[in-house]
This record gives sequence, C-alpha cells and structure tokens, in this order.
Amino acid sequence: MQTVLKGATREATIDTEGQAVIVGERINPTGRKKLAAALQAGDMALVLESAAAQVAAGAEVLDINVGVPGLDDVAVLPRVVTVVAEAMGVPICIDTPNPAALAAALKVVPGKPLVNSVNGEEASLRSVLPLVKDRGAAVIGLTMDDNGIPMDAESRVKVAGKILERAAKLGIPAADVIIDPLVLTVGADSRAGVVTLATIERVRKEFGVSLNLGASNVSFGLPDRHTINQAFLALAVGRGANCLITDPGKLAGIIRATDLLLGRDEYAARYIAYFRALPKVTV
Ligand code: THG
Repeated sequence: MQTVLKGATREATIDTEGQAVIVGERINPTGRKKLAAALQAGDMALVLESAAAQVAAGAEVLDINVGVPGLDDVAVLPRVVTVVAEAMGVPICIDTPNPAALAAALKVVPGKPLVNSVNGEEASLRSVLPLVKDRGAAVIGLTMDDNGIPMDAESRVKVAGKILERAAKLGIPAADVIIDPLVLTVGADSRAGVVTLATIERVRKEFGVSLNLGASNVSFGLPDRHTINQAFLALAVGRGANCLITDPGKLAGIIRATDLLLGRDEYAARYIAYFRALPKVTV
C-alpha cells in the first residue's frame, strides 16, 4: 500500500513495501529557545537553515510545528509552510493540534501534504478528517482517544481501526491514512517499547497500512538517549514502521542501515550515498 506526497517540486512515496521515509522533525520550537524566539519575531532564517540541513541529511518530507505558547498559529503556520515549501520543494507535514491553523495552512500548502494529525477523539475526527478529504491530503492517525493513550496494544489497534473506518466513510482511502502507534518513555514504564512494537505489528497485519513513529519519546529521562532511539528505530522499522518523524542529522544512518539489513537497498546504494552526502553540521 502506498501514498505519494507531493511538494512544490518533489515527491515522497510512503510505501509499506519500500524504504522508510524520514520526516524531518526539527522545525519545532519544543526545546529550541532560539527557534521559538525567531518564530515569535517572524524571522525565517533559522527555519530555512534547519530545513536545508535536514533535507541534506536525508529528510524527504519536512514536519512544521510552530507550537509556541501565545503565538498566533493561524497566521504563523501558513507563513512558515509557504516559505519552507517554496524554498525546499519537498512535501510538507503540517503538525498542529489546532484545526483553524490546519485549515489556514492547507489553503496555502502546495501539492499533497501530510496532515499531522487526527486521533480517535470525536472532536478530532469531526474537525480534521473533512479538511483532509477536501484537500486530498494524507493524514497521520494517532492511536489515542478521549481516554488518552491506551496502555495495551489491542486497544491501540482498536483506535486505529476506528480512525480508518471514519476516514473511509468520508472517502479517504486507507492508503492515505498513516497510523502512529505512539510511544511513551521506557524510563517510566519498561513495557512502553514492546506495547508500541506490538501495535505496529498488529496494525500492519490487520489493516495493511503505513505506520508512522516519532521515536524520541521512548528515551525521555534516560542517559544516552541517542543509543535508545537508534535501537528502537531499528526494531520499529523491522516490525513495519515506514514513516519516521525524526532528526535525520542524528538518525538517518540507523534508518538507512536498517533498510539495508531488511533487504530493501540493492547494492547498499542508498546507504553508501547517504554517507557520501553527509553534511558536516546540523543546524
Ligand atoms: N508523532 C507525530 N507527530 C509528532 C510526534 C509524534 N510531532 C512532534 C514530535 N512527536 C516529534 N517531533 C519532535 C521534535 C523535537 C524533539 C522531539 C520530537 C526534540 N527536541 C529537542 C528537545 O526537546 O530536547 C530539542 C531540539 C534540539 O535542539 O536538538 O527532542 O510522536 N505524529
């Protein structure tokens, strides 16, 4: 099953049988004070530097999140989306919990974007899915609902099924719905990783759809987060995660290595090309 995201000049194919697609996570002010200040001031230089560095490091899609408290996201999100989409040409992943900001961004984004995200809550399904349908976008479906993130795989699979059903009712094909099983930190609950891995396996088996993961939560609060993130990404891609919201400057290597080990990289061409093109710095 596959969906082809489109940017101003480039495309990205998210394919359950293909190589994992990296969605660059760094245009996000969480933990980045300078970026938060730049977004507040309307200064796009740092955003554009981050965008270029991530694409150079292997991002095929760029996630854009402008979640700064007090910031007018209905005005700022479409502006950042426009600037990044035009400068980089890659498809955009619009990351916002605010349906008004999402609607504004969908009006200006070129091509076929990825909407991040809908979840199993009634209010989310009702506000987000019609926007996705009208724009012909693809959407990430988070396996959480009005009761929060379920602690077991079976309940998360149920939420995934509900999202897929509601999308289908509106005429959004399953190929355009990418399920995100979510991961909590293994620092608080050592079973958090296996619940997510089991959800990936079961969602893929039951529904055959693509799976997204933002892996860095898994290591929160623990030392040497990078090692845990790398191990988790390899396991998750091995189970069927094929769309990864992550920092390609740090994690593209493990993702390309995993694709190679899974027999999806003939002559190791992509793995080798990744190292040849490696940028020296990450912004
Ligand atoms: N699923 C979906 N969308 C998501 C997530 C997910 N969007 C947001 C998040 N999770 C993924 N994006 C980020 C962005 C930044 C960081 C983690 C996940 C991060 N930032 C560093 C910090 O906070 O310490 C700071 C950045 C730096 O300077 O290095 O970790 O799960 N669908």
